[in-house]
Amino acid sequence: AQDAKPLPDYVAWKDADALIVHSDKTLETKRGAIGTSIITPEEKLYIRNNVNTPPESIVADRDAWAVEFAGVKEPKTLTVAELKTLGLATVATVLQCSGNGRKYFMDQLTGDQKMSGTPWTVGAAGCVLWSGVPLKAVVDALGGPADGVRFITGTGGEELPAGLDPKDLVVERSVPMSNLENVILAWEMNGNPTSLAHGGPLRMIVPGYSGVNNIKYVKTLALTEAETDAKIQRTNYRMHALGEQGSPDDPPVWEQPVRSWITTPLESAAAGPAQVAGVAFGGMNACESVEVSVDGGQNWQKANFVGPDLGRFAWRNFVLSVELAPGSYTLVSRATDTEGNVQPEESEMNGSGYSHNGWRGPAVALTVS
Ligand code: MSS
Repeated sequence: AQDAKPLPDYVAWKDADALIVHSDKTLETKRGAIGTSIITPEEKLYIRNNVNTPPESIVADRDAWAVEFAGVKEPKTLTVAELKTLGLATVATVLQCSGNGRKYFMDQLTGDQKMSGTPWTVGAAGCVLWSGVPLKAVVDALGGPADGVRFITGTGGEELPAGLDPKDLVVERSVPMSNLENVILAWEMNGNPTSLAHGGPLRMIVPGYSGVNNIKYVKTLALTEAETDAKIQRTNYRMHALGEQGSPDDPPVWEQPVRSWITTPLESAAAGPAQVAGVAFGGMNACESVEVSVDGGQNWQKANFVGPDLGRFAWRNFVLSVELAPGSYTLVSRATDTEGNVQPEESEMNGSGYSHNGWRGPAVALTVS
């Protein structure tokens, strides 16, 4: 489109044709650019920043980046070089913004109902390979968890603007200690040193959890007795009713629910054979199966998985071979995870439009001629 915004400077290296620039802090992968080979290339991967990205200088000497570890028996500051000596793991995860699919909630608002936030459709998500040290190995090396800790709290390394309350701006998130076995501190993404835009020199990855919990340029990692009182945890990224503010009593946006969407064909196709393909994942659980409907959910057929299984936290590509006569079709997909959770037709409304997973919203209106 003529009025498409250019890529912001810090991600000038990205593939402009594959991205929708909502703002300098929110870039969405185009649905047709998601591809069918599991891993999302970094030049196509979406971007979401809550505050300004730190300067390039923090990735000039990646091994020198220092992380303060607290809430362990022997608190210590360790550099990336030191962390590299403690363990190595690689995990494929779905990195997905909590607000992915918010557009479908917005489409359901009536009267004077309002919802703020980026109107993401399906492209605030990708499947990414991370390499780094398991947090468990670091905690073990530091004498184990301190007594009474219940959360893993990571803090982003952004320098915050002066004169404002840091608690209102700091990107600091807490997740339950049950994730200790899963969390990795990653210096590599898809085979490259983790780019600044995606959290280099070091990123805290919480497999199965929504985007916001995956702290970029992590500078402090504390095992804590309580959740952080940073605004991004206390009142934001909470499941609250429409028209209300989030509060610490509302459930935090943590585990991602089972979800899928079709990535091809979109809009139009030639009559004859067609391959209806997409991505499906179970969040905390592996994806068990996917069904596809070409008539808007009246009749469903089981799709086949495509390509290797990259594990519990990755997405699967799926395909259904169909024969399409000229006409109009509504293509939808519906995934089931290994715990038997099935995508609902519509997600339950929530005030900030988080964790959308209804199958109706991302329907593809296809014209076959
Ligand atoms: N981190 C930090 N440090 N900062 C910021 O801002 N953001 C979040 C995460 N992390 C941040 C961080 C969000 S919110 C998201 S999604 C993610 O990140 C994204 O990623 P990428 O890489 O894609 O950009 Mo929503 O839930």
